[in-house]
Amino acid sequence: MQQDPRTRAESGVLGQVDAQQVPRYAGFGTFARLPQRHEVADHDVAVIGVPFDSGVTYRPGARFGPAAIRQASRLLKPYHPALDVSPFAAAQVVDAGDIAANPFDITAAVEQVKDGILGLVTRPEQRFVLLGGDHTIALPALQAVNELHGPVALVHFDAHLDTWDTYFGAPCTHGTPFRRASEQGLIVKGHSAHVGIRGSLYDAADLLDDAELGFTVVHCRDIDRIGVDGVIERVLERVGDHPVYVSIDIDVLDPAFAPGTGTPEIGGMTSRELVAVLRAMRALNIVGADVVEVAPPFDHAEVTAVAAANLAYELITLMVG
Ligand SMILES: [Mn+2]
Repeated sequence: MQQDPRTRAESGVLGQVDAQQVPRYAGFGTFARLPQRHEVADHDVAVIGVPFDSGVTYRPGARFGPAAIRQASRLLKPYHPALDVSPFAAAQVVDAGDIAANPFDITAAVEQVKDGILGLVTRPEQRFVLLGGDHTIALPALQAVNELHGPVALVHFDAHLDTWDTYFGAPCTHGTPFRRASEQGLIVKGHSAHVGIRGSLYDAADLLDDAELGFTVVHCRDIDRIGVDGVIERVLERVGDHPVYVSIDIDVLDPAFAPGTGTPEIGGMTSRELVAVLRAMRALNIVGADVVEVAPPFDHAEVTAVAAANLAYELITLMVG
């Protein structure tokens, strides 16, 4: 078999395998059929898998998320018409493989994820997108970002707040990363937001606690009232000119758009609404991002994985365009 023919931009950036020469469904499945890290001298954006789901409180399976998202990402094409950018020519984007995270020791896993990111993202201009994995991994991601940028504004798309304290006494789970991040001074209080929140809570105090930790909430029900443009306005106003970390729990989407996840909630965003909000964040300085909680054992016809792959593509485009 011939070697995969790569597309190379005039800038010298090594892009995707050319789909006119090798069909999208053929060849090794890196994210968007991009080069691996070792195939290029340097990179601007690293796509990093984190197959870890030992922090889940309900349905497991997100450890298989990175592989499913990579498989679904074979469909991604080089040009983003809505933003008029060819992201894989505008910057060197690579698939940096997976960080091996200990499935039996969450504390060790958190360290491994932080160290793994800092091994790949060594200077502030470099960006990364994590493919989860459960939401636990957002904590070490924010710790890594803090080393390079200091505290950042967090824009968190999720059905859930993820600012609970502990589960069964455990402080690091997929329901607690943003309480820990706030306690550790990793986010800029007063400039961070949850978007898409809905569903049942434990107590009314959950929302009061969350506000004290520095967040504002754009509830999913607000979208009907203020529309996508209203959501965008609130997010942009909240962030201001701080550097931003974007965390997307795929369950922010309605289960109709993302059934393959661990804790589904009815009444969620459509994928069209979510990409509209993301694209409006173009002017922001997005320094890192994740797409988490894709649980392929509960997916159907790659619906969830395709959504996640496209959301990662949107994030990369925002970072380079
Ligand atoms: Mn969630």
